[in-house]
Amino acid sequence: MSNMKTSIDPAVNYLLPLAQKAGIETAWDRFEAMKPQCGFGELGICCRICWKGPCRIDPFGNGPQKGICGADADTIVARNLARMIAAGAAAHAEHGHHVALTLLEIGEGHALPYKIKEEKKLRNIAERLNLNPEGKDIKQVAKEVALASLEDFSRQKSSIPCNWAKETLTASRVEKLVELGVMPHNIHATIAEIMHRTHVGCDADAVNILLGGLKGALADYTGMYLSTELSDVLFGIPEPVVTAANLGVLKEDAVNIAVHGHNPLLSEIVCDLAIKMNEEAKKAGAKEGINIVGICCTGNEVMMRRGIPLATNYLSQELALVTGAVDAIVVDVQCIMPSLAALKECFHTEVITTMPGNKIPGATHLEFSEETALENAAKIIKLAIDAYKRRDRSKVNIPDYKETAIVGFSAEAVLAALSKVNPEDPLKPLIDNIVNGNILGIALFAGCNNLRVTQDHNFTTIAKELARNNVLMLATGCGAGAFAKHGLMTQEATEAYAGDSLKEVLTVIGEAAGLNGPLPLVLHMGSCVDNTRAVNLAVAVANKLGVDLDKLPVVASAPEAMAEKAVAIGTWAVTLGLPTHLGIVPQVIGSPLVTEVLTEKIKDLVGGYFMVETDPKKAAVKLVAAIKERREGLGI
Ligand code: XCC
Repeated sequence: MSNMKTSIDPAVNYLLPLAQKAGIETAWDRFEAMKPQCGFGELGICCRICWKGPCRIDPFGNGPQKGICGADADTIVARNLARMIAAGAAAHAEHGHHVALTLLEIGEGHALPYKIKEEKKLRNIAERLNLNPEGKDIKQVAKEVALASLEDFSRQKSSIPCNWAKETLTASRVEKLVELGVMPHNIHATIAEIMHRTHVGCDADAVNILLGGLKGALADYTGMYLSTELSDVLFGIPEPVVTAANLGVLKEDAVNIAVHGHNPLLSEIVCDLAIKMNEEAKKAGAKEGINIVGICCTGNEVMMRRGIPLATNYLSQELALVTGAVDAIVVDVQCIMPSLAALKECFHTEVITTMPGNKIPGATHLEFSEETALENAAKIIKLAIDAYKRRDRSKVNIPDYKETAIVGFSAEAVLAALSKVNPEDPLKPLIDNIVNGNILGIALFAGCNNLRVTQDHNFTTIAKELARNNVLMLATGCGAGAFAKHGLMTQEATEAYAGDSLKEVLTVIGEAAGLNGPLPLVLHMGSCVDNTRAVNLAVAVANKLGVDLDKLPVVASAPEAMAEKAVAIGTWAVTLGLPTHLGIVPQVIGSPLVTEVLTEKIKDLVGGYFMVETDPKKAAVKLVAAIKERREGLGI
């Protein structure tokens, strides 16, 4: 099982054979057992939306070309895709909704263990949302911002766009999206609308369904944007910090607690309390006290804001437990493999679920609420300390692999670094270097790991190629995890892989920002929801240049996309105007019409389009070509 085809991560390749020897099943085993995977599902032509079915279209043209109700491949594929987008949007919507509700409670003066960490940012947001914060008490501002955000979940007038979509995009983009009828007025209603129009006997027009999908993707964007910004208000704006990534961050002599999932509301408190309860862990024999590490996007959240090391990304989450050194894994929402609870049988690890809608059979459930967050966190840490006492030393195998990672590049942090070069006009050095070609363009890497490809391989291969071509790179989610684990978020990586002109620019900015060397090769922008940080920068550049987003030499890539959230993110990236690469063949190719719309026709509508390329080297060539096409369009 363990070879370079599973992963390029040395920690994974160290632990997988050990898991296999011990008879422990991982996602890689289950992937093998699942083969051959369903061809109908892969093409997107299996319809399961009513109980007359399931129906499936014969892709070779010999068997049925219509489902029992008469829906053809185009309708079925479009409906399946739109439902994936709706699910992705729902995930981010719930995240944002939760954070906005918490801000409202704080604004209303409820006693919660959170406070407004970034007053200035909150006031800026209030201004952006046209709430006239001047002279108002900060709690009042918090309340008004929370209510304006919650309005994006409750507005009934469909002619009024969501605040967080309208106020964060270029005016011309907003106009275009309104004109196309894809601008959401209400995040929840847009998700419900997709579920309705894809119900049996509703929308059968594939193109119309896809437009509904674009609207759903923009609802996703809206939920993500407010989620990131309000999280910054509560927990702090990330700033560059040096930390480490990969399973070597676990410590033999510490109580290791992994925080996993997406929502920082609990993990932030766990981190706070771990400092206070450190002595308790030491008393239990853990010489190094408590060691918090992150997995997936909760990991990215605490890594960006606190420098907490990242243990691993999505695909290798089970292997964190296979080290035998994780005493508790605390999970909140999204991207948590249910298999973690089964692994608990082989090790002493406490697997703790915390959210009412995210339970796993076999796990310990400690229900989280904002009011009891402190008590919850204390109980979790106590469980971890108790588990540490039960840890079987003979089963501990911490791989000796970790890489330094400089993370924390929020839009504010990037602007702060640029302002050291030009205090009056921080964007100028970036724009000048794009115009003169020192920076060929910008690529945003997003998305997950997927067993269909060698873990992390697509990310690192494409990044090295783009670096050589002087492309400035940003990353989020498990893509950022991949870059961190493989040492590409370091100054050394810039020295080793960046083309000459990119290296020069990164060095000038890095030196000016006091990093004593260049900026890292790939800038870590945060978790999945934080993709909007990149939009924030792109919109600022577009506004300054007086062009829309679809004119910028900016591309996106999800080389190992997997989750419904990634489908939603990719779709809004396209809708905002970006050429967007997928390294995994999307489950739509059973409909030539849908495939053509997404990869070609959509370009005429919104400027962005999907590029599918599974070979990472060829993908890099295509991304560079897309950037050059944009440069030509701008005449630079
Ligand atoms: Fe999940 Fe965000 Fe994907 Fe990773 S990248 S597998 S969605 S954790 Ni966002």
